[in-house]
Amino acid sequence: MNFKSSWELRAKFAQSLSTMYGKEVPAYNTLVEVSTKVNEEYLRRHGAAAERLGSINRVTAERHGAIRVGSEREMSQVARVFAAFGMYPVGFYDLRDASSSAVPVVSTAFRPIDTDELAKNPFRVFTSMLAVEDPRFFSLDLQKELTAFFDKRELFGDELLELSDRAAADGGLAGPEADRLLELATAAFELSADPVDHDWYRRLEAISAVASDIGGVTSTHINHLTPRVLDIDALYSGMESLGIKMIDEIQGPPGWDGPDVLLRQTSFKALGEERLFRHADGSIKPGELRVRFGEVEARGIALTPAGRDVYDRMVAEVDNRLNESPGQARQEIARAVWEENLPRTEAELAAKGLAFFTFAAHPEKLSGAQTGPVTLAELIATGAAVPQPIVYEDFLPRSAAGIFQSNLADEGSKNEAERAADYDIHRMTRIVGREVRDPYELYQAQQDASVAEISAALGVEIVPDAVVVSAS
Ligand code: OOG
Ligand code: NI
Repeated sequence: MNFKSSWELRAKFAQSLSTMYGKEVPAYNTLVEVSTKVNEEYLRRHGAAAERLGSINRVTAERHGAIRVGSEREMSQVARVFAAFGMYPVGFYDLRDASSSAVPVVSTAFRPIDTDELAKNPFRVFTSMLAVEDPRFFSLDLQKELTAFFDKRELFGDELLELSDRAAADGGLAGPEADRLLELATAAFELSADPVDHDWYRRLEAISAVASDIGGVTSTHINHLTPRVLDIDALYSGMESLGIKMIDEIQGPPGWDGPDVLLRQTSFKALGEERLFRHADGSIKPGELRVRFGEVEARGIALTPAGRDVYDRMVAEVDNRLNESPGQARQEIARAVWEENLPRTEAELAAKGLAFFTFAAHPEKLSGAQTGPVTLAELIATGAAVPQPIVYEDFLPRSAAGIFQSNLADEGSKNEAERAADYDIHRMTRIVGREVRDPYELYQAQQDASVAEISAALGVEIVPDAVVVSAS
């Protein structure tokens, strides 16, 4: 009966959201067009090397979206919807203190977990939940009002949730039901035309535009959909030359001539869109909201905890230098810091245990000495193990906080005298109703499996090396 497996559903879901979003936000289509051109050009210039971090088919179809929900109940429901598409929670991001402006949310990302599922279609959705309990943002009275508001609204209907549960349990759905699931799931993330309660919206907006975007309206919506590019610097200038103003800088690592690591992102600001507002006197009048924007990203190699430590220290060093010479461009300072601290080659990143790789075995390159226990670094040095990068599939909290600024006009307010409410990955697991996976564990498991395979193929015992050192 034309059964659609979860990865097929996921690919169609990404496509259907893309069609919907393109109709609503035409600048998104421009972003996709420029991205496609940039990728074709990159492929033409670099040949097979362009596909080192994912096949061109994967990269061309690759998107991530972002949504925001209000309550624990809504978070657990959206998790059921994503499970229908083989997307599971990975990583915990606390954005409440990741920037100076008020971003009162905690987040996770729903994405495929298995390598072959990622290769088939890696669609992921960065999903944020309003941190209603945090008194730095919301007074006790407002917490009560928000809770009552979220208890009343229904983001996902019973039919969608039931179909989702079936799809998750059976690993897919038959044709007509698959179509219905896609239709309902896409509609759940469409911008609603319902009039917005003016006073309630503006009250929340005074605290944070993120709070009003989540709690000031009766539904949720995709707030951006992000294509992946192979050359984000070319994309940035391509968009600006079309007259689309991007945010001031590319978030994340700078462009440099060493290996691309983690994630580089940039966005254009939310565009003003006309919406209807219901006023206190009962009248309904048009007004404007800026809630949806465009973002694009380039993905690099996943870093190990040791590599991430180097990354975080480099980011702090860039901040320091920028404070000392405020006029300079962040990206330029960052490039210099990168050149001083990060290895220039993938082989060195692998040998130093700074990034995650799988390995290809080349038995002919085993040296005579490599018969007893041998370290990975030694095998890499002789060429008996050739590293193949594992792409970073997750997000960066600081960049995410930077991206949130795309629809913030001002700082909002945060009462630092209050104590932050506790949210962490364990609590998120309880909220979502499914284990929120640690990204490092997923990458490590993939690398370990590969090391076991080449150990068998090479006929040598591979022992952990003592050379896991920081790069500085
Ligand atoms: C999510 C922002 C985070 C990213 O790419 O880092 C994000 C949001 O604005 O809701 O999507
Ligand atoms: Ni994003």
